[in-house]
Amino acid sequence: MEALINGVKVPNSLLGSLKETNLKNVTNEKLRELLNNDGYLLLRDVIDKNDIIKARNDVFEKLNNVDELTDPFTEGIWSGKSRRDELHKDRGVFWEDVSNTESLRKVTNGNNLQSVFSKIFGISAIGFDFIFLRAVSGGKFTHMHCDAGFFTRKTQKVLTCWLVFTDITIDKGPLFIIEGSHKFLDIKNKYTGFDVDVHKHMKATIDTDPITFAQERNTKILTAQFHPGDALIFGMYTVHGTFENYANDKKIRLTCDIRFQPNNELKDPRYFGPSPTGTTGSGYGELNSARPLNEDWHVR
Ligand SMILES: O=C(O)CCC(=O)C(=O)O
Repeated sequence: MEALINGVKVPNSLLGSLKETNLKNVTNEKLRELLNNDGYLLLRDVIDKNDIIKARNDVFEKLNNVDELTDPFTEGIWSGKSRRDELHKDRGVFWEDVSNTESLRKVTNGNNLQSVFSKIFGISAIGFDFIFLRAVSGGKFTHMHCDAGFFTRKTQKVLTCWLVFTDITIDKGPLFIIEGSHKFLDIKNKYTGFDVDVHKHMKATIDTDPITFAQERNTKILTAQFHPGDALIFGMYTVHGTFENYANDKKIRLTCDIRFQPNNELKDPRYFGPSPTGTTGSGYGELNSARPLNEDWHVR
């Protein structure tokens, strides 16, 4: 199977494997050292299988209710159709409801992940209330970027957790990380102080395509095969994106990115509280995921 981005095959010579870290075998100091050295941590089976499958099925059921999946919906097969707009007046309200699915929140904002991040930070951690659940259908991918412009308005001490709910082989558009990119000084300088909601003349997306970007820097595009319950954790200056989901079986990729920070750091009110407004202030409706599965995504 090939890795595709925007219809272009990524040469195998540029691909590398993300290193796994076993939480059981490492001290908290070692976790921090690995994160500093590599820019990411790949943790397997962080969430109990039953919990992740329950959350996945509950989300799939809501997508099935708007005819976006075929039966049996637990397979997560994209129907190519949607009645989301017909059945729900407001896309944001619909997606907020999906994002607040109880079993999903148990996983994303429950004790388990919170304790992993408390270990990493070495101090009590908290997950952002505003979460980025992504149901990704055929042809879609996330452009390469780093997360600083979204989440560092109040503190730099923020980490992203990309949590996996479905089996993600290379044809289903897994996340990739540009090896060593958290140490690229030009990236750090360019994106420090950048705020996507303030500096509207600038985009978070890095325009150079990932293949050229990796070739020019003589580095690799790292990825892995992911399974439900896996978590990929990375910092605000780690350059990443996703491959395209072109799977022949039409199974969607379901993942959720959740941000964590030490609880004693200043909190960005856009992302915390009972009804957070999100990056631009327009709530869950601003997310690509609020669009029906058969509609194209915007680029930020
Ligand atoms: O899952 C995706 O499509 C993108 C995830 C991402 O960019 C992130 O977690 O920061």
